[in-house]
Amino acid sequence: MRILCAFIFICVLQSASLEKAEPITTQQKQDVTKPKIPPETNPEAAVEQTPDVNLEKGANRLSKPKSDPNLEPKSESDADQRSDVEETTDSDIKSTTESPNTNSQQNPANTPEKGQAKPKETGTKPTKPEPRPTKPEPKSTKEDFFWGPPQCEQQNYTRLSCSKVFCPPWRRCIAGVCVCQMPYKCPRQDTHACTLDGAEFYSMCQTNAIACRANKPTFSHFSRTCKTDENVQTTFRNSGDKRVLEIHSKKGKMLVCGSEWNIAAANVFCRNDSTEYYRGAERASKMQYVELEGEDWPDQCMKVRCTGSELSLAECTIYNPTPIKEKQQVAVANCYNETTKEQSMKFRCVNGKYVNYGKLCDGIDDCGDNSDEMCCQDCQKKTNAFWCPSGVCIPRHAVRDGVRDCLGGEDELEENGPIVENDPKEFFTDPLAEIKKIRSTAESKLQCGVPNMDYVYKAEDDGSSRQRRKRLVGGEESLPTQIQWQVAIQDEGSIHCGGVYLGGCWVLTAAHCVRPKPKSFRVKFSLWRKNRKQSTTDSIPVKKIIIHENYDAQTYVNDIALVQLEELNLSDKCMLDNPAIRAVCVPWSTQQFQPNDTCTISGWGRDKAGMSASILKWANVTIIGDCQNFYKHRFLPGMECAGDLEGKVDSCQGDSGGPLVCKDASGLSYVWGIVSWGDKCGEPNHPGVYTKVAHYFDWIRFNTGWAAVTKFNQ
Ligand SMILES: *[C@@H]1O[C@H](CO)[C@@H](O)[C@H](O)[C@H]1NC(C)=O
Ligand SMILES: *[C@@H]1O[C@H](CO)[C@@H](O)[C@H](O)[C@H]1NC(C)=O
Ligand SMILES: *[C@@H]1O[C@H](CO)[C@@H](O)[C@H](O)[C@H]1NC(C)=O
Ligand SMILES: *[C@@H]1O[C@H](CO)[C@@H](O)[C@H](O)[C@H]1NC(C)=O
Ligand SMILES: *[C@@H]1O[C@H](CO)[C@@H](O)[C@H](O)[C@H]1NC(C)=O
Ligand SMILES: *[C@@H]1O[C@H](CO)[C@@H](O)[C@H](O)[C@H]1NC(C)=O
Ligand SMILES: [Ca+2]
Ligand SMILES: [Ca+2]
Repeated sequence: MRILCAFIFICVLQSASLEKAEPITTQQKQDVTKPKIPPETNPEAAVEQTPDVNLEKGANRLSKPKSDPNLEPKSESDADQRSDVEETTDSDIKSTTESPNTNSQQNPANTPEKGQAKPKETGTKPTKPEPRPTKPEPKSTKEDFFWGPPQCEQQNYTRLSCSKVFCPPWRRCIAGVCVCQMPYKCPRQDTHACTLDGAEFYSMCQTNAIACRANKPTFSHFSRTCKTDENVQTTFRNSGDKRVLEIHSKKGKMLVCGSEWNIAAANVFCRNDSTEYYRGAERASKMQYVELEGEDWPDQCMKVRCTGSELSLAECTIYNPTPIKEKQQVAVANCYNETTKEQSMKFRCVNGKYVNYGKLCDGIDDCGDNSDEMCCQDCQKKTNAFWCPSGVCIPRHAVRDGVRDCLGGEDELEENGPIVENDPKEFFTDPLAEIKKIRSTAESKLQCGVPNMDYVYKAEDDGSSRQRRKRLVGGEESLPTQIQWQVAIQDEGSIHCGGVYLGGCWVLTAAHCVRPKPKSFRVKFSLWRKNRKQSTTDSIPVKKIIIHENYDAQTYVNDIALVQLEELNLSDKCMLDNPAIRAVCVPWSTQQFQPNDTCTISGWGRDKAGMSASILKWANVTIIGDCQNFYKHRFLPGMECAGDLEGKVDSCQGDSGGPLVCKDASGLSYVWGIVSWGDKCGEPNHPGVYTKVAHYFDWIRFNTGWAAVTKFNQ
């Protein structure tokens, strides 16, 4: 089936092959002035843009647009605009309704009581229901602690999975994994970080980048005088059969306070204690100070707080010593010896350690690789952990600590209370202070995802626009400078595709919108009326067009292209400063937005008469998670579906190449999708399909070569 959709409601359906994805373009047959997309790069699109040709070929059925009373026209202006033509059988829908039945037959028994759960077979079973088992034996399962879904667990996510969490500054995110950063890439700080062998560096980021590569503890302490006899060393001393922790530093010998001593910290100690304990601690044990056997125990202790990723306790947050009271608890090492452990009914961490189900989703890294916190549908309430929408539980002390931990910044929202400001004097070692500085420097360097609000609501370029603004089914006219990252791709003088500005000299659009012929194209910024420039409009020639190597015009897989703008003379910039143009952010993780999130699409539609002189429109759509159900094998990796659950707003109303933009909790806008294809405009069960930009983050970064393409996770 093939389709043409204008922004608002002009959808021309052609029945060719069900296997073929169809691009959404604004081309339509009335529009004789439009050039065709030349067949050498996109034969599919070229054919679609001239439906008459298809008619002649006889391969497709084509009906004239007509009004459809079922499509809820809301006002006079809506009526007659929508034209949906259906000619093909709806095999997809049929098979969806069939599959549940098949499943239920294939999978009859889910409960341990086999006989009970079996479906009744005629003649072989008594009609009377069997009695229920008397003891229900409630055993806790993973699911009791909000664990899941299974597809998540299968991904073996750990704290190094940067599709779900941020990498620390001494690592960088490549293809979904935090890999070691080059030490020289760490920004210079005014802290002096000493290593265990007495060397001095400009930041802990550097020492940790070195440690990351060597996988050996390296950092010792912050000081201007890196003398090895002041090194921070952790060891233990026996009290009976208990191993009591000691920290040796220039402050002398200290015990480790029992408060804040948790499994994450104990893991760090055990891993460093012996290679046999590479899976860390069995539990975070403590004992009372008065119960220590023997003489001459230190009378002060240092509080230690670890994330769990550290290679030694020296890298953790260490508080200055405090005197110990008799009843106070001190930390005891209890390392994990897997050979002694009963493993059934336990959760298997990605690193092979086993932990109790009760340790899942409590915000604390029990595993040692944080894999017990990576697939959570919620967090255990009594633990006070905080839930990030990427499915990660983080400890309460990471909330409002000034560092973004959830991908969307949910943990740093004002509604979570005031920012916790720590007194630097409290700390012996404070890695967080440095991380905070490095992160905020990096994040402030790149400006994206925030419109220039001074311009958003200014209608001065067209004074009458407010009056003429009207709501339409599934779309609303924008204000002149409202959608500041929207661009128009002009091909041989006319516009039939949108695009989105990434910053610098880069624009993102759909592969089926362009050909590798930069001279034919121009990019129009701050365009509002499709065919009339406003005072802020800028039109910029194109230097280079990069189409995804594996773009397939048959399936529309990898329907993504980068447009590089021509630099201005004697400059490395491509445009003069323009207050009405802002870049959108590029999402680096496929988990940044989730099904059911509301996002917006934008593009140039057509007016009632189908004429192209129209105003940029936008509409809300919802991300749809289970799109295989609608499009089966035509829905391929790198695609995303979005639409209105009721089918009122259809994503096929956006121009090809135009952006699907989602805003995160902190208010930053990301280009989550590029309008690619779809069929059956304006109906439920046939959502629009978008190129999922996050899937192509590494491709974008590689091709733009622009380190700062994303605000976070550089
Ligand atoms: C996850 O780990 C298990 C066990 O080591 C392995 O069998 C599986 O292939 C891994 N899955 C992925 C996606 O790497
Ligand atoms: C533990 O850390 C110390 C430095 O704190 C280091 O000298 C030692 O080699 C580490 N042990 C292991 C097993 O990595
Ligand atoms: C682990 O337990 C086994 C059996 O109890 C014991 O032989 C082994 O020495 C223990 N390993 C460590 C490192 O304590
Ligand atoms: C840049 O300079 C060249 C040659 O000097 C000139 O032809 C061209 O028009 C200039 N382009 C712009 C954008 O000023
Ligand atoms: C999305 O919303 C619908 C209805 O509001 C709800 O039934 C569904 O469970 C939600 N899906 C997800 C993944 O949250
Ligand atoms: C779009 O969605 C946002 C957020 O859900 C909502 O505030 C806004 O009113 C919606 N706008 C339209 C035109 O539907
Ligand atoms: Ca845990
Ligand atoms: Ca935080």
